Amino acid sequence: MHGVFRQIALDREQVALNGFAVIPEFIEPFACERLRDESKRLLAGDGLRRGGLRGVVRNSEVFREFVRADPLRQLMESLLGAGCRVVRSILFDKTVASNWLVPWHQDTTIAVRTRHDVSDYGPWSVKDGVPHVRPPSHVLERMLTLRVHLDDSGVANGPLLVVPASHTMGILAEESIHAEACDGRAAECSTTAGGAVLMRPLALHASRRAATPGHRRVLHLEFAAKDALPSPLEWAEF
Ligand SMILES: O=C(O)CCC(=O)C(=O)O
Repeated sequence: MHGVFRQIALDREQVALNGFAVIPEFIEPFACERLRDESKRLLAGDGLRRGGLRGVVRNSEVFREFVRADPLRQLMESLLGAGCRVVRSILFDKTVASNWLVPWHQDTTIAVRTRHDVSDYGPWSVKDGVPHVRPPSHVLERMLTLRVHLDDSGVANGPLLVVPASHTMGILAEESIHAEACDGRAAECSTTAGGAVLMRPLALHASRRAATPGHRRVLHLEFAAKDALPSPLEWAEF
């Protein structure tokens, strides 16, 4: 995929201070179309009804080629250090058939290959057959999510909402997350197709149902710093 990335205008200070940043026009229109076509192929059938698919980088040569591209690697390494990599990938869509919402939360679990009982890691769960665990916050603080938008995402189709600066509070107890307070401080991450959003996993985020559902495809890529995970734990998708 040559010439995929546009001039990457990332406000690093925003990421550090607010825990997220919108990168408008992240990739070229032809690249967006290619990723969108691949998403259509992968989401056909069951994936469309479920509103998302896990492990898509592992299952798609097109996505693999995209995440291996030098400009993307350089961007993520400038934020997470050399040797960082994609450790979980999900393809989301919000459609008429699957018009979902997500309440306010932080992303506090990681997907690993095999369960090993390591102190400070837990509770454990299984999603789509893959073991998931809540790691200590220092692991999540060495991670960043890049969401590449393959359709326009704005007020009408349930965009990502983030509470600025909420990533600095560590892992919050569920009962301390108050929806009304979050709603009052929410920033809306609207972007056109081909734009991207970078977000710290511990930033409080949510999304509402689409008022006018169509498609809202997002390639969600979680990156982790090299050696963020102690042995014998291994990332599920690496
Ligand atoms: O795509 C969205 O609207 C929300 C996704 C989300 O909450 C998550 O990835 O944890």
